[in-house]
Amino acid sequence: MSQAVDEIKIGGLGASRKRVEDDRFIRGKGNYTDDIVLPGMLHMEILRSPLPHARIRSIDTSRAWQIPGVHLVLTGEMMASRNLAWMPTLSYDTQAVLATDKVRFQGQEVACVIADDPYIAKDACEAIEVDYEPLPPIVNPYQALAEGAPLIRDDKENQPDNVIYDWEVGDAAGTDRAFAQADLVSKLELHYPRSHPSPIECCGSIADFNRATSKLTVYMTTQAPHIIRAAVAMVAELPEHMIRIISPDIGGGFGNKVPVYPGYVCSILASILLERPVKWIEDKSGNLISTGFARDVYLKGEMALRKDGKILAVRMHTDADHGAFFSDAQPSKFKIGLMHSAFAAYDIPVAHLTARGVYTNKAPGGVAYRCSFRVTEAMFFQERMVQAAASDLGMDQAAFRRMNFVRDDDFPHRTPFGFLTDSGQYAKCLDVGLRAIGYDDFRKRQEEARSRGRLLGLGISTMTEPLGAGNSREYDILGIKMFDSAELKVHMTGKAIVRTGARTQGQGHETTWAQIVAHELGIPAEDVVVEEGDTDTAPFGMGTYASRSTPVAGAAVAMVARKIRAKARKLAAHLLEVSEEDVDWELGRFYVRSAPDRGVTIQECAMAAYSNMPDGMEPGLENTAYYDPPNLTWPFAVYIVTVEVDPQTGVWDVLNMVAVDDCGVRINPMIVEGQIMGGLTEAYAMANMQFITFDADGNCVGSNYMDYLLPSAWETPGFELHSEVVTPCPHHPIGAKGIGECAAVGGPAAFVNAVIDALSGTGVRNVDMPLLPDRVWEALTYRRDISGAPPVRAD
Ligand code: MCN
Ligand code: CUN
Repeated sequence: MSQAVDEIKIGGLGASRKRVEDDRFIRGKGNYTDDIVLPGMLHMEILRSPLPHARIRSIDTSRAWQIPGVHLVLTGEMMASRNLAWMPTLSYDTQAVLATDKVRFQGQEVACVIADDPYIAKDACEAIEVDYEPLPPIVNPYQALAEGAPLIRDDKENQPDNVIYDWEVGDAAGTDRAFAQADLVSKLELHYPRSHPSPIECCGSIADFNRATSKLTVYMTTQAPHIIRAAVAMVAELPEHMIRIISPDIGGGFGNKVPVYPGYVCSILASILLERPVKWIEDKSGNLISTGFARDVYLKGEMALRKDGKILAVRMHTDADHGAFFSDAQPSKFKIGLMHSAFAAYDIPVAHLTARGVYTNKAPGGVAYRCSFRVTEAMFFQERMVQAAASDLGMDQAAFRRMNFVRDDDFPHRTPFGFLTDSGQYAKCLDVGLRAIGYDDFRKRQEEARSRGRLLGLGISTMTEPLGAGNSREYDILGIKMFDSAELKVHMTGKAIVRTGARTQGQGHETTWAQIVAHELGIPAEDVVVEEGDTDTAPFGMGTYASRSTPVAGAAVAMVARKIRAKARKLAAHLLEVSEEDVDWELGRFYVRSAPDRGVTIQECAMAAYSNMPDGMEPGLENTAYYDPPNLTWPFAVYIVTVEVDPQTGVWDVLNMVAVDDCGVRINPMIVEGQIMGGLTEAYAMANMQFITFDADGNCVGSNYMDYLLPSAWETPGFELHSEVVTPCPHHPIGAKGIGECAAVGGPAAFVNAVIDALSGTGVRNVDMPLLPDRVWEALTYRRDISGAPPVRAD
């Protein structure tokens, strides 16, 4: 009889183990960047531009220097003298660290003060006098592209206009041919508005340069410590081994903590100049007004259709508003990220996408907000276009999708834009969702309600997104190949530590990586401690974003555990005095094949690695694995929402929402559900209330929590989650796909589709997000589409 340990009992794969990190968080014992206090530490504050576009005539810092307690005032000119006024971005552009020639968005960093405390530093910032010559601001791409538009990036050579790129992918001629044969062409134009990840913890850093050792230690809020180390080494020309980046506990990242911000750079330079630790902690408005925003993309979409409902081709044109600097994080050769992952779930013969990026007088960003390199926009455009096409054909929304889905036996599937998707059961997920929402019954109720003047709507959204960049053949950031790593050390008593190059920000890696080790080795999860975020101790990794941790770092954890098991097998053979070939494995234990009662546990093997190894064997039980994934992982989801719209006010309420997520094998079902609920909440926020816009003068509307609305538990609807469809990832060692962003990516279209469905019969095709009551009311009352493009209307 098997003597294997019980996987669920030891917290292995599939166990809904409670998150170990929460123990310290709910006791207020987390260790965030702002909790760290170093001896002799000074404080830095940033002076930001009040204007969106202006030439700087002069900056007078003399009064600031005179304030007692001020140690240093940094300006662009001082940065320039050290060649640090500008820094490279992850998209091969340049970004101002501190403005020298011009300010290019409201909130841009103009100067920094370093003082004994943050209050003195803030007061001293106000004492700096900047003489600005205002220039006309540009707040949307169409203004930027207009004839005679002011040139935003006059700092760059060979930049005659505000266009950053004109990029295309797909088959233009083939798409044209397919359109020529269409029975019907369905068109849709819309804007995915600018929003902001807005983690509760803002960004910040503490730079600590020690002249005696030449070592620079930076504690900072970063999702990718090793990339930061490389960037500091290259930009500041410091030796990489003398740089230590520590990312302590992170109070939410959501993409906001991927980019390199001027504040980090200035705190580092200040510490080097002053030879004292310098802390910079951003305030909420600073975070909302200046750090990595998301979306802000305009779509013109067209779908060629056969009258029976078959999609023949898709044409998309996007105009992306990147703000003043092109600083998207992206896997290099794709200008608009993975926008061309659109329509991966549908079997479409041919497609063509043109994408244009422009500069405007708005904050840069674009790594986005819970989105694998602009996949959120891609899925939103896709599902809004699909809904419009089905209604144009007069076809049922669900039947239209089912008819065009990639079939279960058609994997790996080459998408019309060239991706290779791995696996999925799309129709089955849709059926589970339709049953759960009571689809047929709801359609009847909707008809009935309509006859009594009540507006009910149902919205479907499906998504498959590419999660887990690399592989290294196709994906790199600034030439650094995208793979990841894990290190596992099993101590002699069978306890272990696992370290990865990823960085958890709330996703629960401290819990789930231990579960992978438990699954591979049978060591109880509670005996495995997980550590991430310190470049001096963690193996090299590309960080956590694009839901890549499970697909890449998590895979590396499984692979390193397998290396450990392979060595443990040799130790077991030695202990059991048989040859390795005669030893078999069951969870937690090796045994003699011909005499299964004779066995040794993994813990006994661990002890032997330090106390009784065979002659000639290297002692210890430690290893590292680098994992270069063969492909991205492609999770799938169906989200269905029902709503009721109040025709008097335009207010809409969610009646029900069901989510069917297939992310392959779930390591920790409870954590996966937490990820889905969080993502759906953000999707709801995006559809309902959350956006940052700009008035005609370039003022950022949404740089505080009065204007930028986050839903609380009170507004957020309930979600019904379904986990019955599991399609293991065929190329991941434990069959897992990413989940972190799925619901935020696929969710928004479900809400919008539901509201548009409720308005059916009015001729309204689109209302741009957020679907604020006044927009919905206006659409309904005047029977017209509503654009949300800035500048905001003067009401
Ligand atoms: N997981 C699992 N089984 C799977 C897939 C994942 O149990 N099949 C678990 C993982 O082990 C991990 C969590 O779910 O604990 C998320 O895993 P994954 O999908 O690999 O995503 P990442 O860990 O790479 O997280 C990044 C992703 C991104 S890019 C954003 S943005 C986002 C998100 O996660 N930011 C978050 N979720 C967040 N959740 C919190 N609380 N805070 C953030 O800042
Ligand atoms: Cu795009 S937000 Mo997450 O990938 O860090």
